[in-house]
Amino acid sequence: MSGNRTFTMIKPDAVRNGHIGAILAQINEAGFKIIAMKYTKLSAEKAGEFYAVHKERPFYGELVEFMSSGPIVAAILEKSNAVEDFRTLIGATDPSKADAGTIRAKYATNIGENAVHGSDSDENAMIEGSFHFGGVEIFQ
Ligand code: 3AN
Repeated sequence: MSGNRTFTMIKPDAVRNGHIGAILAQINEAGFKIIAMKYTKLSAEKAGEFYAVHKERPFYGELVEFMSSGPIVAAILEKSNAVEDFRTLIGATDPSKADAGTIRAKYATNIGENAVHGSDSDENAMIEGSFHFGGVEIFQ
């Protein structure tokens, strides 16, 4: 059974380019409820920890540097079938391959600076949500 929560970050490129409001509006309009949210900045150490699964990938250093380059918005979202529906809403990792109208097609810069993160499984949604939020910061 698929779960009803996912985790997202509005990445430093989208924040820098002034897209926080438009992205949050699109998320709400797609039926996701924000149950936790913060405006924060990852240290290089924290970004490295968050993306540890990509440690062996050639873009890891670049990814960590980018994700710690400026503030982000982190949030936990609730909706039925949250993980899959949110990945549909954001579009492909490479914005040039993302469907028209998706968040990445509209707001991403390139494959590395791609505007938003979306968890890829229920398990990772839980791990990533807990990485950023304690229980008292989550409101249902
Ligand atoms: P997604 O975020 O769509 O799940 P992943 O998990 O493959 O994609 O990659 C995690 C993050 O790593 C991406 N959001 C992107 O910022 C970065 N990334 C992925 N592939 C590349 C690449 N070929 N070059 C640079 N950065 C990449």
